[in-house]
Amino acid sequence: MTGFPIFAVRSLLRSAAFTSLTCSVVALPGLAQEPQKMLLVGVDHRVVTSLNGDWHYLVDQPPARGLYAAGGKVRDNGYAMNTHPNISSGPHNEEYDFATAPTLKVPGDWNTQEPTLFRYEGVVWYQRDFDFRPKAGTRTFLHIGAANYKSFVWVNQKRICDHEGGFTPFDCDVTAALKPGTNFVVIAVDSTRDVDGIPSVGIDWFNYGGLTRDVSLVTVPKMFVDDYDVHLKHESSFSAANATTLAGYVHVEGASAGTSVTLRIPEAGIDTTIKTDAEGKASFEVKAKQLTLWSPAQPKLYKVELSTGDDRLTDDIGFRDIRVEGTRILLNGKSIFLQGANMHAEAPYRGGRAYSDEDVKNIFGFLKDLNANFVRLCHYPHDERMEREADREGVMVWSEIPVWQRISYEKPEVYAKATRMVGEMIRRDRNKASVIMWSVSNETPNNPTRTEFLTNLANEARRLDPTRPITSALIGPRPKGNEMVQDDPLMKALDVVGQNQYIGWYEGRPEDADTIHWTFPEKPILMSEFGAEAKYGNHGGKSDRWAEEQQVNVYEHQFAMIQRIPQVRGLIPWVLMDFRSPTRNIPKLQDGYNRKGLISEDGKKKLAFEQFQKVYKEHSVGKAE
Ligand code: GCB
Repeated sequence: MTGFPIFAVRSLLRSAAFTSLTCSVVALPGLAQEPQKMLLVGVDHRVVTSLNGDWHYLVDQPPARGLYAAGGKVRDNGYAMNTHPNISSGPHNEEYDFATAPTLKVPGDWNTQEPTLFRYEGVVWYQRDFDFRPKAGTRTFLHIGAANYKSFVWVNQKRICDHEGGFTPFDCDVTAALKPGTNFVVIAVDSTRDVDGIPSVGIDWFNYGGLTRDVSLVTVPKMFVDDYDVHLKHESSFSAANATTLAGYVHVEGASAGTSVTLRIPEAGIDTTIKTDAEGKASFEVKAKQLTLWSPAQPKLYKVELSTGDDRLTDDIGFRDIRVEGTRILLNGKSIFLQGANMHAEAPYRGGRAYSDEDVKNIFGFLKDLNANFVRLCHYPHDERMEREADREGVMVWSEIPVWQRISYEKPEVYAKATRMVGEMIRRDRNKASVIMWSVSNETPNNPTRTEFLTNLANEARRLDPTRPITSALIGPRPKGNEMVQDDPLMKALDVVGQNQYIGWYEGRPEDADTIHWTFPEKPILMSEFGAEAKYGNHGGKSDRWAEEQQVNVYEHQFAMIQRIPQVRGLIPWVLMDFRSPTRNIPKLQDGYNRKGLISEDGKKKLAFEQFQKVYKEHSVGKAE
């Protein structure tokens, strides 16, 4: 065995690469406005006015003087004004014009739409006009599915909101800024990596920038449902016979205490009225007549109707129980073994950030073909369509925030950011039965500052959602001979432990796995990352690096090792599909892609895909208990 500790060696390599690649990385000023408080749950089930389509754009090259004035203050009086300069006569002091600027498609990253922006990390300004007819007694929100990484939003020259974080939605209240007729919105999106960002500057994926997910206008009555949670009551123990109580809450924005909310789930025989408290929250516990619990074998979803005053919303929600007992993971009381894959939000075939129904269909096509029942959505929340499809298809999901390796664990403001991201992730997806665990981090350095940070974060996630296990993907430990003793203190805060290890690729030889003995605590362990690179179509012997046969060989030895660890409850190979990563610079083999995929970026299956397909079909590696 060589090259340990894994984390230290690999991340040092990475940070060295990033220091040289990203000399323009600067710590960006903090956001001027209060963190965004509104996040409308179930927007994809509301009737909205889509603002997807062509948006004009201007590139504000670093140091982005169009957006940041001296001292880093955000400029409200520049491009955000969207004035139309008189170019041919008169005083000439404004040198931009959205109206005649080229366009980018929204949703979509800018990198894969415009060749000159392929490697661009910085500020791009987006603008579009839209028609609007205000309706009395309503409020209107601009919903942004995700924008990477920081966003600053103006409507009709008025600064409306800011948001930090590239992978969760936010809703800006534009009611007061709108007028009848033509309106315009300007959004500056800054994808510059920030040492105090989450993730921080070093990442092993492509930093796609832009308005990467759907943008829409959502008009709701003055009093409306902004958040809800409808789940099978999480009792102290599960019994199928008693699994008929649904619990949760509906939050009504603008409601006074005692406002009625109707909850109907016709198929479960539920039709009940609940009342809001002084905070607008109506908590409930209600008996269903009988329930078909959600599972991969039967991914049953119920139509759930919520209404209050003039607002009405229907969602499709599955009910199930997920918990950990000893070293087992129980779904509806039965031990399960997770046969999964890791996946970045990278669009198969076309490349770029995934955002569409077609991307989701392709990804789930691969998962189904693999006989997978589980997917780890790395390393950040993906498009909500993924969880929707997982709900419908019966695929269980690990959802994660982008705390990846090294971030500024010592800074309270970074902790505040992480808690916001956890909150936004949970808020958006807590009603998705497919999501069976929340992950607070990936491969973080084992030191007291990080352990305190992540322990608190795990507890915060648990406080927000006590119904799901909390996990994290760990790295290390140091081997002692053939002994690997995982004793990371963060595990105390986790219900399920994810273990990443690359024996046979980054560390040692594949055969080393045959004799390695792991010591884990008595908790469920998921092999959350393991694998090797192989270029599709590259054939050779089983020891030939980059050959498909070698990738298969690494997995064979890994399987032998994993079979000897009694607590392992899931396989999550790294990674389902090759994905872009600018740190992967070996010509002809990598060409800017991490090649550990079981499938190439254009959908071609490597031998290792067939290997997993067979293992998963025959359930030949790993046990549910
Ligand atoms: C890891 C990281 C993942 C990388 C992968 C690799 O451990 O969690 O983000 O892409 O290794 O291929 O090095």
